[in-house]
Amino acid sequence: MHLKDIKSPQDFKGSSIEELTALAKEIRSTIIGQVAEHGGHLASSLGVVELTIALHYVFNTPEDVLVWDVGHQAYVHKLLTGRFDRFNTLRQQGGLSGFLKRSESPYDNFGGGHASTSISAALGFAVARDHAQKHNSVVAIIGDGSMTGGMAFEALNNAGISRQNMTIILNDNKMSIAPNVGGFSKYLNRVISDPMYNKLREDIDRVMKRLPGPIGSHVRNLFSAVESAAKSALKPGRFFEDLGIRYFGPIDGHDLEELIAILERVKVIPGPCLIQVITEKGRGLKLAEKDPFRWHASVPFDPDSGLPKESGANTPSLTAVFGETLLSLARENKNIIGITGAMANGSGLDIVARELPDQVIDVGIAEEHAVTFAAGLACGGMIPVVAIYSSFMQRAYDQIIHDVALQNLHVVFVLDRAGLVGADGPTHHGALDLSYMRSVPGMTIMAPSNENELRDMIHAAIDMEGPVAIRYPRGNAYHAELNATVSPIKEKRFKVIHEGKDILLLGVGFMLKELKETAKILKAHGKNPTLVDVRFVKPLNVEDYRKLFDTHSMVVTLEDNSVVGGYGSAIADMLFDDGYLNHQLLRFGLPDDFVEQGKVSDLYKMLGIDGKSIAQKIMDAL
Ligand SMILES: Cc1ncc(C[n+]2csc(CCOP(=O)(O)OP(=O)(O)O)c2C)c(N)n1
Repeated sequence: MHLKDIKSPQDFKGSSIEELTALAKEIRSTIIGQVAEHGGHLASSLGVVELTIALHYVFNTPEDVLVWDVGHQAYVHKLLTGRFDRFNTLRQQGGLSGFLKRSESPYDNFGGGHASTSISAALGFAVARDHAQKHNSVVAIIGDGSMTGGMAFEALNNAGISRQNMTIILNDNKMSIAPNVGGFSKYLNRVISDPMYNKLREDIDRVMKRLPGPIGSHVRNLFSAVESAAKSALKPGRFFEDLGIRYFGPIDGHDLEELIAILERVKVIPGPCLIQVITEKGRGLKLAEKDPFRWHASVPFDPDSGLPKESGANTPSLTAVFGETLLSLARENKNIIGITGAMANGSGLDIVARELPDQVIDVGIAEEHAVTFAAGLACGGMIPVVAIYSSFMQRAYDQIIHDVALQNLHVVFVLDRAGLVGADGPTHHGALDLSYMRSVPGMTIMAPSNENELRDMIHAAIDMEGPVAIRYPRGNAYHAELNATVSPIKEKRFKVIHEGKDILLLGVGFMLKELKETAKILKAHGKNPTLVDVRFVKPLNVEDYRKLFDTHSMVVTLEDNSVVGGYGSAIADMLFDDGYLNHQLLRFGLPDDFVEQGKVSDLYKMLGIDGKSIAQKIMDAL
C-alpha cells in the first residue's frame, strides 16, 4: 500500500497496524518534502499523522463528519482523502488550500482557518443529524491552543447539556504556536502528569506485559476497569465530566493500536465524549521535534540543515518595526502594555517581551477577551496596545464598540496583516478592517505608507486620546535603516506627495506604491496627477479634501480593503454630501467577494488594483 494509491480512506480500511505504520512514515516524508519545497505549516500536521489515520480508519468519512479546528494541521487529512495528486499545489493560486475548505472536497465537512470553532460547528452538525434522524458520527478535533479560545468553552458548555452524540478529540501537544499559556493549559498538564495516576498506569502496563495471551485479555479487561476507577478517583478530566462530557484519556497519540481501540469504543457511547490525545508537535522531523515553535510554519528549507532555501529580505519586516518602536516607547513609559492573542512572535511583541517581560501579556487565542481586558487596563490608567492581525480582530468587534469606543477609552489597536496576505488565503486576508473600524464612532484609523510613517504613527497613537487603530500589511520595510529621527504626526491630516491638477490619486497605506506607479504612467501620457498619502482613514480632514475636490474633477481611491464600506466609500459619501455630483470617482480596492490565495502581486493584477491596471482604467475613463 502506497500513499499515491490511496484515493479515499476506503483504500486503507482493514489494513494491519504494520501497514498503517508504514503509511504514516510515507505521509511524514511527503509533508516534509512538500513544505521543504514550497513552504507552509509543518509541525502541527506531523504531530497528527497517526491520529488522522486512526480517525479515517475508524469512522466512515465523509458521512461521519470530521471538524478540524483551524485546519493548519489537516495536510494528512488531505493526503488521505484523494488529494495526493494535487498536494504539490498546496497554498498556491488555484491550488489546494492550506486550510479546510468545503468547496475543495466532500471530506472537508467544515471550513477552517481561525481557531476555536470546531466544537461549536460539530455540535451544529450533531443537532442537525438528529433532526434529520440520521445516525452518523460527528467528531471535532481541537488543539490545546485552540481550546484557550472562549468559543471552545462556550461550545463545551452547550454540548454538555444538549447531550448530542459527538466526540471531541483534544489534540494536546502543549503548544499553541509558542508554548501554550493559561490556567487551562496547566490543568491539562496536571491531568497528564499526575504522579499517582501515572505510577498506577505504569504498574498496570508492566503486569499486563508479563501475562500470557488468553489470560491477558481477561485480566486486561479487569485492569482496565481498575484503571478507570483510579482515574476517576484522581479526577483527570473532572472539568469535562462536571460539564456533562465524558472524559477519556490521556491516550498516546502516536500509538495507532491504542488510538483505534479508543475511537472504536467511544464511537458507540451515547452523549458527548472527549478524548485527550497526547501528541508531539513536529514528530518525525528531528529539527521540528526539538523546536516545534520554529517549525510551526516554514518557508522552503533544506531538510538536512533546516536552513531556508531563499535568503530572506534584507530589510526589516514591518512587524519588527512595530516591535522595536513599541520597545523604545515601553522603556520610557511603564504604563504601556502590549497584549497578544497567542501571537507574540507574529505580532512583533516578542521583541518587547524579551527585554520587558512584564510589559507584554499573552492571553491565549482569545481576541475578544484581549480587547475587553485592554479596556479594563485603560480604565486603570495603563496604555494597552492590542496587537492582533486584521482578520483575527474581526472576532472582537463588539468588544471594540461596546467596551472600548463607547467609553472613549484610549486603547491602541495594531492590526498587522491588513490587506492581502498571500498563501494563507481568504481566511487570513485582512480585507475588512477599514470597513469595520470606520463605522465605530470616535475611532482614529491610520494606515502608514512606509516604515517611517509606521513608526511615527505608533508614537502618535500612544499620545492620542480614545481608541486608535493602525493597520499595515504583511511585508517588509522599503529600506534597511529607518530615518534617524521620529517625526511625530501632530495633526490628523493627509500628506500631499505631489501637487498636480485635474486627477486626484488618493492612496491608502502601502497601496500608495501602486499609485506612484500609476502617476508615473499617467505622466508619460502627458497628465499631471496629484498624489496623496491618505494616512488617516478616519477622521478625514474634510476642509482640505474640499480644497482638492475644487481643483480636481477626477478622484481615484485605492485601498487594500473591501470597496464596501472602506476608504473609497467614505470619499464617495463626502463627494455626494458636499454636492460634487459631477466629479468622476474611480474606487479601487478588494472586491465584495472572498479573494483566493496566491502571490500578492499576482492577486493585485488579477483584481486590477496594480499601478498599471489602474493607469489603464483612468485613461479609459478620461
Ligand atoms: C482566531 C485565531 N487567532 C489566532 C490564530 C493563529 N493561530 C493559528 S494556529 C495557532 C495555534 C493553534 O494551537 P493548537 O490549536 O494547539 O494547534 P497545534 O498547532 O498545536 O496543533 C494560532 C494561534 C488563528 N488561526 N485564529
